[in-house]
Amino acid sequence: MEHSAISRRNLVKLAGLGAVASTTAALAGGTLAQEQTAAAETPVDPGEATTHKFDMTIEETRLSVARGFDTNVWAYNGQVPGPLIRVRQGDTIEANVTNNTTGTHTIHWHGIHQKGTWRNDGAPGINGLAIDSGGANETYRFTANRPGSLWYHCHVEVPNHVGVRGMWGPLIVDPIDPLPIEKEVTKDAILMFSGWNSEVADDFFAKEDPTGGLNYFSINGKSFPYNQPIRVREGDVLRLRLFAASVPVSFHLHGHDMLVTHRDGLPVPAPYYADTVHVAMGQRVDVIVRMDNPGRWPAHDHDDGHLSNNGNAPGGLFTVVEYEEVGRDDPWYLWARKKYDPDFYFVDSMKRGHGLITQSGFRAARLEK
Ligand SMILES: [Cu+2]
Repeated sequence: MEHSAISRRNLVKLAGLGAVASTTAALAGGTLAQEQTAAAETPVDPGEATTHKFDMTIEETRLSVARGFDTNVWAYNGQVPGPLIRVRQGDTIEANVTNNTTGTHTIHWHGIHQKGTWRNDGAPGINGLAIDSGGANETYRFTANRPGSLWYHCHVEVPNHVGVRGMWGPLIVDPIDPLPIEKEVTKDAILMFSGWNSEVADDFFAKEDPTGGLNYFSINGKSFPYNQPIRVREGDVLRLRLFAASVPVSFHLHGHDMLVTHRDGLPVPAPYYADTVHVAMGQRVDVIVRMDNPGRWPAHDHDDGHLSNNGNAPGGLFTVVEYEEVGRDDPWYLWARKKYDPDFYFVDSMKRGHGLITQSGFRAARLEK
């Protein structure tokens, strides 16, 4: 596809202007871009690919989203977001999924094309069956030929299961030949945005579509201020992978412009700088930001309807980018004494290589029966 080849070359040129430090890097990028086009469109050498076999479960649990708000969730491996699945382009995934809940579920691998494996797509009644409640299991096997920020989610009664039951997690497929700007990234963060409905919190089956009454909003399952800051140092190259899992967002970062590099995991034809980025439902947008402005900076959805916890503001889809250089000792800083979890945005998990990477910090409480 010539269009794609041109697009990728333009991307490298533009990244070179704004974001790549040296001419050498930009020139080298020209060659890389052509190679990458070939890599994305031809089968990957099977000799290099590996198969990742892992077990997944779906558990009936209770998630604390905000102070005073817990909700029933169906949690992949007992956690919300679900565990990070990270592989290299061309690798094969074999996921054995056991459903320990009272509902039926699937896993849809959003962004995977399932070439020759369409029965593994996870759409019940269309290309397969749902996994029965009470301990049934199903093995999904497919090759991750399509690179980028993908995700996985249930495909049964989506407005309930994905909308307000936490049935989603990140699936990162590393491109064989990343763009030059991607190689400069020092911190790789994942932000999954979702909404919740307290009216249906205690009953999994209260409503088929509870998305009309969303009154809590969270990043990686926690509302501000119960979520976490994003800590950086001057000189960091921060990549934010923005996932609109169950609410659309207009993501705004103060004090910086963000280079929009990928949409739905694919390089955009012409990367551009923006201070506010719209992420439509289901979409993923990757931005890369040079951290060159020490301070404390809000990073938040600009949709005011998502900035409260059941009407109490501030709350919802809001966090703070904290530069280490400026410290946290202002007595008025509301996160001055915050207990810090360095993996809340998967930054540590993204340094752990490939496979299924679980996180105890996201584990939801086992539900009393
Ligand atoms: Cu489900």
